[in-house]
Amino acid sequence: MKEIQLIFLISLGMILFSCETLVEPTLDDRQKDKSLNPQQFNYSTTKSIDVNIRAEDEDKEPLDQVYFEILKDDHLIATGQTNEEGILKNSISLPTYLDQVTIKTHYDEKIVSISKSEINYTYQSPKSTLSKSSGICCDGENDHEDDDEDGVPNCSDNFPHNPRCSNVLYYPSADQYATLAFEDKWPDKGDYDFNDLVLDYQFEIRYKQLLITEIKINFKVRASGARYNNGFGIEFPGLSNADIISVEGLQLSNDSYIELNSNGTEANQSNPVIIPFDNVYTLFENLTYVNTGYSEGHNLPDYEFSVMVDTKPVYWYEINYSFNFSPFMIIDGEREQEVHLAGGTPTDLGDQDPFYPDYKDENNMPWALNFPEKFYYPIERADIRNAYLHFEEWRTSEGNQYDDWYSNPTSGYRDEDLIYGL
Ligand SMILES: [Ca+2]
Ligand SMILES: [Ca+2]
Ligand SMILES: [Ca+2]
Repeated sequence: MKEIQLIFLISLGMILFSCETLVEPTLDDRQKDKSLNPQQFNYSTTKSIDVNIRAEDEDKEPLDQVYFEILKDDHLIATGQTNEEGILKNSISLPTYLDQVTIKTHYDEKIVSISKSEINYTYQSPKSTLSKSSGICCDGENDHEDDDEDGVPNCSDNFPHNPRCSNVLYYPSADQYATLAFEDKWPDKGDYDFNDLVLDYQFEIRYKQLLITEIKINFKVRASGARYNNGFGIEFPGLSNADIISVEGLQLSNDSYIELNSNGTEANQSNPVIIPFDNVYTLFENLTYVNTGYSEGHNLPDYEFSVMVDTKPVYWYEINYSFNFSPFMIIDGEREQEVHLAGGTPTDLGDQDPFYPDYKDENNMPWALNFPEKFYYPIERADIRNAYLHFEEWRTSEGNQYDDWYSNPTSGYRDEDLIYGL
């Protein structure tokens, strides 16, 4: 208990030290009503969907190696081929507000509704265009050419010169980024502007026959609306350290407090953890209050980089990637001071007895939010509840109302004067 008090006092000291001009937020009276503070709600903006596709001919015989693409609107999410039973199974993560996807083959495309967290689709190919024996994936004489000899013909191989992979899954999509937004005054609430650390990310998961072999993560660090020197890590609870061959592209400072294993994962962790950066100052010219519109702050370009994780072939459903990756911020170089998404748990190197064990305060408010698309965060010192006018209804309805609160640009959804970049 003394330890907790000490940490609290140290944190309080850091808060006082770090934000002398900070105006304490006034809590809306409604938040004090327990009925409006759902215990179970973890602020998820996404839902996981199981995809079940079957390909058959006109006699309902299964067709293997039929190539499919899954898209949301025009944005590619995943590719894959049917197996010998004519089945393609997949697992994807979509915005909660989305209720349909587009499924494409080389020959056609169809809009398919999401029902009960599943997409079920049977594709029947006309005999005139496809046959099991003729290389069904595409037209022409070169259907069977397979340059990298991975068993997948070039025309259906997203990586025709890389035998380790043939298909890809993007999150949130091939041409979009997702956003993570953090408050760093843990365990105090702070000003609730969710811009103390903002970064966009995009997963490109490469696989072959549901075995993942390469994970590329593209990052754009957008804002550091803070005085703290924060870092960022990702835990992969679905993988084991032995699954990771190498990690390339980490942006660690010269005198980093992070200790690495020889494969590039963080040492002394039972689940694989990568630390894409340990020290946001080094990404932003050692400046503070970057890109949040603060009068004493600075405007700099986004800091872009990529991390490449090579893995031994890992069965898809063991990693279940986007539903089982756990991002966290490290506050001000204090390795044990981790801030996770609501409902998250500390890594082995985080404080094992955090002040708020599920990273939600007494009103069930979080310190971190995760968005399946680019999120325009509040300007410095603007409470997210004042910038986004339906955040509170979304929260108190446990996500049932206004699940597009962060993305809908229509009138009444947001106060653009309080949002950076609009
Ligand atoms: Ca191939
Ligand atoms: Ca290949
Ligand atoms: Ca801030």
